[in-house]
Amino acid sequence: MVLKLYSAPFVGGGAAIIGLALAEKQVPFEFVPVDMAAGEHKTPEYMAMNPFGLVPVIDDDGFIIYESRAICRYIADKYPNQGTDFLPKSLKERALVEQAASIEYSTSYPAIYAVMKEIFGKRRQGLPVDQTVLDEAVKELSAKLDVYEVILGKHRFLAGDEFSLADLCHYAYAPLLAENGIDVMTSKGPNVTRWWNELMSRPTWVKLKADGFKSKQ
Ligand SMILES: N[C@@H](CCC(=O)N[C@@H](CS)C(=O)NCC(=O)O)C(=O)O
Repeated sequence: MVLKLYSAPFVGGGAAIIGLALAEKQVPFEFVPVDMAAGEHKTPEYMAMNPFGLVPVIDDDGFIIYESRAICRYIADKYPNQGTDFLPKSLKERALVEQAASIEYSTSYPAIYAVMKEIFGKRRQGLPVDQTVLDEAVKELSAKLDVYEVILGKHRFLAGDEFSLADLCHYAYAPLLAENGIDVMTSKGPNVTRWWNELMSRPTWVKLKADGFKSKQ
């Protein structure tokens, strides 16, 4: 049975990295839209799949898994011999990818989330953005990216010269920055800018953004 991806019907957040991981691995899947406005992610049926009542979730022939980054690792491990090898098996290469992926989850993602929270959180409440809070959050993120500038001065991608899970995880939320007028990913320095432009023009990403999630991919 074809793998099913349950999420809100837009390419963003955890669903974006799962969609991209599946595209990189050339794995067909069925997209099942979850109507979050109607609370479909809080129904008993849905919460039987993810007890936190959050999207995304995958159902791989009855095997249910949630947490987008864990799902991407599962996809990489399940299809080692097809598409892009974004999760290397050799001990040291894997350790470097996990190091960079940890940085994404523990350092840059929380900083990006703080920026997004001010923009989307306020928008959802119908309130104006607090520019001081937003500027402070962007400043925090900018400081993290100063370190990325050093790392990306040494190699093409975050964990070396190959595209990896660590780069892939950044597609969850960082693209939303520019979509909301925050150009921090392309104004930090030449290395971060080069890396980010390369990620944003990666053919699998360009196609996923252009096509969106269709019921069958
Ligand atoms: N760490 C989780 C985060 C899941 C998450 O926060 N999902 C959000 C959408 S991006 C959600 O379902 N929000 C609905 C809610 O909070 O009720 C993952 O990566 O899968």
